[in-house]
Parts: sequence; C-alpha cells; structure tokens
Amino acid sequence: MRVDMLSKGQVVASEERVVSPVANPNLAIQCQVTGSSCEFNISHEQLPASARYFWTFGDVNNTKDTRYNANSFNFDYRQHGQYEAVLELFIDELNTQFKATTVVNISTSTPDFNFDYRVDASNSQRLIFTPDLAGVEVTDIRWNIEQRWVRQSDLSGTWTHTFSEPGVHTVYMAITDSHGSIHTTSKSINVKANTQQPKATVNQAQVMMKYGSYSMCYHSQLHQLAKGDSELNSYWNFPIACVSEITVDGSSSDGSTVLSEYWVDLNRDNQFQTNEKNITSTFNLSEGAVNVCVVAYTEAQGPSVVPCDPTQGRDSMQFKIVQ
Ligand SMILES: [Ca+2]
Repeated sequence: MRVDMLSKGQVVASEERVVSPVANPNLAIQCQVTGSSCEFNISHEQLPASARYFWTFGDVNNTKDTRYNANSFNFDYRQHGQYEAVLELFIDELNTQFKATTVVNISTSTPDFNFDYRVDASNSQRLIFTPDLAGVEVTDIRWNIEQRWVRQSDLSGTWTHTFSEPGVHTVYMAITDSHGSIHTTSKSINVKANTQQPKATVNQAQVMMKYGSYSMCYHSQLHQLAKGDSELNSYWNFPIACVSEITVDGSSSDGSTVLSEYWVDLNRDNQFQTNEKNITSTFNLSEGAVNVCVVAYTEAQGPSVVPCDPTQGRDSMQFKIVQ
C-alpha cells in the first residue's frame, strides 16, 4: 500500500507501508443487566498485536470510553430504555479495526411505592400527605397539585397542602430514586368544602414604644404584653410617647400565618377611627392614658373592615398606655 502526503493537491512525499491482512477475530460483546447497570463482556480470538477498545455506550449522555484490555466492566445507564452499545476495536500497529454492537435493554422495575393522606380536623380542605416509599431510597419527592409541581423539602416527613377549591382533585407524587429514575403515582381525592371558620388567636403582643419629650420620640423600648394585660406602663417618666410597631404571637386553627393591625385612640374619644390605624404619631401621656386595640387575623380573613373588629374568626386585645 502506498501512502501519499499531499500539500495543496500536490504529492510532496510518498512511502510504502505493508498492511498485513488480519483475520476477523470474531469480536462480540454481551451485556448482563442488573438493575440499571450492564456488565459488558468482550470476546474475540487472539489478536496479533495490542488493541485499543473504543466504547460508545449510547446512553443519554453519549458516554464514550477508551480501554486497553478486554476485561469485563460495569456501566450504569441510570434509567430505563433501550440503548445501542458499540465497541470499536483498533489494532493501531496493523492499521486495522473491527466493530461489534449490542442492544442493551434496561427495564428498571417500578418500585411499589404509594402515599396516604388524611384530612386536617380543623380544615377539610387541608390535607396531610404521607409518602409510603416501600424502602426505595429517594433523592427527590415532588407533588403535582392544582396544576403546579411542588418539591417536598423533608423527604422523610409529611407534606401538607391546603386546596384553594373543593372538589375532585388528582394528586400526583413523583419520586426520583438513587439511579435518577423518576416514578410517578397518583390518587384522585374528593376534597370537601371547608365550612369551619378558621380562627385566629392572639397569645401575646410585642409593643415597640418610643419615648421622649417636646413632641419628639427617640428612646425605643420594647414591652411584652400577654393577652389579658390591660395596661402598658410607660418607660421611666417620659411624657411623650409613640407606638413604633406592634407584632403579635398568635396562632390560627388552620395553621396559616397570623397577621395583625392596631389602632391608637389618639384623640381619646374612646373610639377607634379608621385614621387611627397603624399610626406612629406622638401623644402626650401627661394628658391621660391612651387606648390601643390590636387585631389578629389570617390572610384568608383579611384585615378588619371596621376598626378593632374581632368578628369572623379574628381576635383582638385592648390595653391602655399609662404614664
Ligand atoms: Ca379615637
């Protein structure tokens, strides 16, 4: 055989190489599947020179590998599917190559997993889901509920969802196993309308006050009031006071976040007006005590329409700020 070296179409060098014909070594590969892994075994007759084995596994990542021996080895396809594995055997010294292919069938069986659920006693639209993983090691759990996927953060715990609408809902749980395979199961659940009014409760209030003199509030002081406390005794003897912020420690029967709002009876008419809501204006304690009303509510209930309204499941606490 003659090998020509070309430059710009012209032969610039030429050499004769001897290519020995190599008998077909009957190259074959076999795959023994266990789970998502394949143990590859190579067979061929004795080769006249050292060989290079170039593998293309045909997996989703199109993995390639070069090996220099015919030993068995494992390759993990990680997910079910049908793949074509290709082995190209190069005998570089003799400028020759052979090829063998095999079809790999990975059919990871679907694990026998499931989920249970129970209805929250205080809200029939709130369901608590418990995955039953049947011993499967999982790296991810996701739920599809009311048209969106939500990841469960605690893989060994429960997952809770409050349905925005009653009715029949299909709930899907998707798990990702340690091989990266995703398995899905679903249940059709009839969610009954929640007729129970959620209830917010104030347990205590943190009142951040500011005190001062000459209509200026500058000294911050935090007061902790329990639900039954009727008076907030002002700090030291400052005549001027402002309510800076009031937050509540509260709870709600449906587990939702408790929000709050407050009124300060600035004009001392023993009524709370709309314009007295959440205000930080100064008042003079030497002119008398000032009434405060705090209302706790859930997002579903919303803030009071009328000032200091503890109805519709909201809760309130009232106290006087005294010097
Ligand atoms: Ca008032």
